[in-house]
Amino acid sequence: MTDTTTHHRICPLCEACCGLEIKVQGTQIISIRGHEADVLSRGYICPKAVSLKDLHEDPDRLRTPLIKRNGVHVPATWDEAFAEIEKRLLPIIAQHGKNSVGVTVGNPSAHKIGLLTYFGKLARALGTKNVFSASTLDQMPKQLASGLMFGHWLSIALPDIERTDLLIVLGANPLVSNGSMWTVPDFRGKAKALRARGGELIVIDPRRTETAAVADAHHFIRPNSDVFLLAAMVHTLFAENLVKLGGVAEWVQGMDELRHAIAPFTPEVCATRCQMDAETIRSLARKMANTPRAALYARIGTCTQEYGTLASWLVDVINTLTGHLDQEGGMLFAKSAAFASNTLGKPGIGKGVSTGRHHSRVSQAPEVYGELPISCLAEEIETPGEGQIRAMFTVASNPVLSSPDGPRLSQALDKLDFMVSMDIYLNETTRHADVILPGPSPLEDFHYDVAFPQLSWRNHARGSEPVFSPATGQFAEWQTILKLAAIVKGQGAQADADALDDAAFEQDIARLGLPAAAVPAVIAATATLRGPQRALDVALRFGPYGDQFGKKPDGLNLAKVLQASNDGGIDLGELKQRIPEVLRTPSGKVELSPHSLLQDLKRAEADLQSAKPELVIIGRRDVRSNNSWMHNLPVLAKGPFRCTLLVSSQDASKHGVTDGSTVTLNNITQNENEQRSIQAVVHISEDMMPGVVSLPHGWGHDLPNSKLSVAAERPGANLNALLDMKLRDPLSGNSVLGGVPVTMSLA
Ligand SMILES: Nc1nc2c(c(=O)[nH]1)N[C@H]1C(S)=C(S)[C@@H](COP(=O)(O)OP(=O)(O)OC[C@H]3O[C@@H](n4cnc5c(=O)[nH]c(N)nc54)[C@H](O)[C@@H]3O)O[C@H]1N2
Ligand SMILES: Nc1nc2c(c(=O)[nH]1)N[C@H]1C(S)=C(S)[C@@H](COP(=O)(O)OP(=O)(O)OC[C@H]3O[C@@H](n4cnc5c(=O)[nH]c(N)nc54)[C@H](O)[C@@H]3O)O[C@H]1N2
Ligand code: SF4
Ligand SMILES: [Mo]
Repeated sequence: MTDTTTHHRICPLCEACCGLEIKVQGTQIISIRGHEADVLSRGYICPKAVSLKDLHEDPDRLRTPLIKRNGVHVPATWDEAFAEIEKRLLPIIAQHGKNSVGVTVGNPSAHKIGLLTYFGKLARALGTKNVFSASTLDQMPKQLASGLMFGHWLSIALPDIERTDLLIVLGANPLVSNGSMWTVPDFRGKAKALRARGGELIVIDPRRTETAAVADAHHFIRPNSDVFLLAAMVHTLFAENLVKLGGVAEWVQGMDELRHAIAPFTPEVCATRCQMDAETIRSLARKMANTPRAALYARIGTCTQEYGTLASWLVDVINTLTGHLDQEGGMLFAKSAAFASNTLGKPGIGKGVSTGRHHSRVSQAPEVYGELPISCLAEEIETPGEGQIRAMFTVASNPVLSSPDGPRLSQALDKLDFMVSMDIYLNETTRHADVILPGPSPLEDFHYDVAFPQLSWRNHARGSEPVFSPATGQFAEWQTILKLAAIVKGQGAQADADALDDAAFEQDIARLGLPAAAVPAVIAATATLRGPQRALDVALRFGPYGDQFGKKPDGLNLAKVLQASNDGGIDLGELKQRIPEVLRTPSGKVELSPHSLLQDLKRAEADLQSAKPELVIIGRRDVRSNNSWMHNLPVLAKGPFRCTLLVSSQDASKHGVTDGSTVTLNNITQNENEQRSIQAVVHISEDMMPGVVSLPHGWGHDLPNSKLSVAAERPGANLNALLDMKLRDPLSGNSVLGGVPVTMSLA
């Protein structure tokens, strides 16, 4: 009998980054539990962690590359796959130029160090402006607003949940999502502790969510109108003389412009617009101002809407005006051990962020953080002319389900001359690919979170060694990316990944700006490491807690972090005040009134009186699901069907529908070419705000030529097949995914 071994891993499935304890016998996974000693998650896990076993064993998960031959995907060797890419891609680039290749990168890449740290090498090799990602279906407004206020895209202020006495949650459901742009495992436990110490949790959401169920109070809000609630709260703070900046006063600028710009947004006018009560709005503002330790947190419900950037900005404006920015028990910035731009360069000042360095060809949408809105992808493929996209790379990305008007995108992908997908499934998007290159199982991969320690409720450093060795011949994703980049650069499909990595590492080191004399020592000290581990060791060692390659012997390096990870990782303590050091704005100040935001506020002002549509649709998440790609895992797929349309009883009787009936939902448009509809099964729910229905996204697994046998049994409806590509927040390019008017009738 083989011995049982115990492995400690960070769960790569969502932003909570829970520490896992995985017991293994030979090649069998015996158990997956929470790692009690984990410094960040302290034993907490959700049901998805256990599905890592199903994911690892899923017969549908790809183990070899596939090449499409005569319309059918057939297994191929890695050499054949790279050769095919070289043969078909290079002529396209030669004939049509670098912008003829588009690339889209999806959510799982944020959880994979190989993809996150190497993806840029592919994008740079391609040199294309046509870079897209799931960020413009998600958090781009938050990143832009934070960037404009604090100077960097990942300088995100986080609620200090263990010390706060008031937490207002707007458009987020952390009890189910486990937190977003906020790594906060066991939100339920932390919320319970907050209330047990006399604190208050308030939720504002068009659905009485699972988070609302554990809160002290819940208020409905008309979808797509948070900007009006927030502006009215700011208005109240000024009108009632409640503004007090506290400790950050000398680092804040733009107060007068803000007061002036916000003047039209009186609670009375805004109350009608967001369907809240003016007195409720005022009392929320007063509570924020009068509670010494308070935090206002908002997430995807406030981003995936027409005023996403404005809403994200006003959240931190309120936190600042009420004296909670950079205060214990308020909103603080994490200090990550590696890779954080707000720990690099000169403390307290920087270049800030800007947008629009180039624009999309068809809609003229501005570039934001190096990318274009993913909702522009279809038109960039469809529209002839110079710069038309003729070839695509998709990297851990399923836009056919995750992006608005998936059916149109699907048709567009069919028009490409060539498409490559790096993905672990043959699914709704990758079925269009000519070549699919699979990544390893997450349990076969080294892991360290690059992004989430910058967003964590507590500072820490943890890493994970692979649980299993990858199958012979399986490329790590960073190796695949280096091979692809080499093909694009004309170095040939045969180029050796390790040699490419050595060359790439030397270039990366050069960019660090080290004294020339120090470079050989750094290269020598990391010589035994490969791929992202090598860059990680350098980042940790030069990072804020690092050993500085020996200058600070007690400091961190990769070996220390990995060793400590079996005992739960390294706790770097609670979040601490970081203003002004964290700032990277050109002024060295917190910018309360960035020009582009004040300009955009006029758009909201013009919309103050707009009438309420009769029925709008919003999304929903379920704890046993994760975006579009985990519906093939039996342990999660079993149980009640989750892709139901929640409808209030008031709307049900108005529209003549009952629990269990199938309804047709239509988008509202006069244009025949743009008519879209889906069908869904109704579940009557008193948790819905009347006038609002809710359907989760990521479903619709009934498309031909995918290989998702479990998911296909109960495919569900694709919410995004109903939504409109043209609806975007103009500043961030983020898609509008909620609050979209629809009609509903019995099917
Ligand atoms: N209507 C509506 N639409 C939404 C949302 C919403 O709330 N409402 N939410 C949006 C949000 S927040 C997001 S982040 C996006 C997500 O959008 P995407 O990132 O496009 O979608 P995912 O469902 O995360 O699918 C990721 C893809 O990665 C593949 N994959 C999984 N693991 C790996 C791996 O280890 N390696 C590789 N190479 N591939 C892997 C999966 O098979 C899948 O094809 O969806 C967005 N879409
Ligand atoms: N179980 C599970 N966990 C996940 C995911 C998943 O699919 N399943 N996805 C992961 C990803 S990629 C992300 S980005 C995060 C997202 O994490 P969260 O932001 O917490 O996501 P949601 O659960 O979609 O919560 C959004 C809330 O906004 C509400 N809402 C919708 N429209 C509006 C509006 O206009 N205004 C207001 N105020 N509220 C509105 C919705 O009712 C919903 O309750 O979750 C991550 N975690
Ligand atoms: S909450 Fe669940 S899916 Fe997210 S990291 Fe923790 S165990 Fe994994
Ligand atoms: Mo997301």
